[in-house]
Amino acid sequence: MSSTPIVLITGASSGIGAACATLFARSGAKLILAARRQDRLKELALDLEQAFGIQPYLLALDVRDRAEVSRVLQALPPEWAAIDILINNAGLSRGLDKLHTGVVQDWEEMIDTNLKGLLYVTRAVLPGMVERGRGHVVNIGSIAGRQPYPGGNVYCASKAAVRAISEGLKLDLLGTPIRVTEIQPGMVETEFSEVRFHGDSSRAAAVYQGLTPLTAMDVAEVVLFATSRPPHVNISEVLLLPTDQASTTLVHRR
Ligand code: NDP
Ligand code: 8X3
Repeated sequence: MSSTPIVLITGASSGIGAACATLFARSGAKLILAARRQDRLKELALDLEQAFGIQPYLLALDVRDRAEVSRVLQALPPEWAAIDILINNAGLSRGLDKLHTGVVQDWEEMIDTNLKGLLYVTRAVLPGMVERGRGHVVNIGSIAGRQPYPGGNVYCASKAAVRAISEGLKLDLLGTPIRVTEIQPGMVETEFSEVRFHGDSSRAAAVYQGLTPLTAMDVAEVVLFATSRPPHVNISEVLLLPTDQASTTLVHRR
């Protein structure tokens, strides 16, 4: 890894992605921040500039748009093109319906974002890493990828796919110095539940009621730790849970 790594974070406009941006900025990295909401990215960039004196490169990117992902990442200026760390974080859940009453549009959005979007971005970035002989891919999976829960069906499947892709990548990259890490958080209080419940904030708040969830920073700290190990060490996967959570369905509420 170069002394000033170039880090691409997808879904940097909120939650875990924005927290990663803050921690990597503090560590002195060069940041490429991608998301759809440019107003949010610009706000974050201003904060990072004021706090750490860095100027991130901002990308308007919908990871579901295959042609756009390829075009935008190929068009990076040369001084930004040699990405050292890719944080595949963009993702979302939609709904908590039983499969037989599920909304097909919600399924497609989750599969297109969490699975296909991650693949498109990885396909665009990874060849350069292999060519340069350095790089680290961090995939934000979920406990949901290990253990489905009622109503989680398609979201859980999309995260199980992230798990399989992370494992598959490790097999494919064996013999190269490229590392792959999958972080599987449990409950993290971000905009995740608001998005899941299509903006119903009281339903979203109820998810975290009576327990202490993880913060986005808790996850970002693990991402930073995993990517700052010596080259011979790969933190392959991390299941990161709140102390109040034992499984996808078993949580302790006061
Ligand atoms: P947030 O809703 O706070 O952040 C999600 C981010 O993903 C936003 O920046 C959003 O940006 C971006 N995003 C969504 N769709 C797209 C898209 N099509 N193209 C580009 N960016 C997109 O939630 P979290 O921070 O919690 O979620 C981050 C990741 O963590 C997700 O993959 C989620 O599945 C995973 N996760 C979350 C957990 C939790 O409990 N919160 C637990 C386990 C995993 P924008 O809308 O501006 O495009
Ligand atoms: C998010 C965690 O269990 O709320 O991936 O779906 S969960």
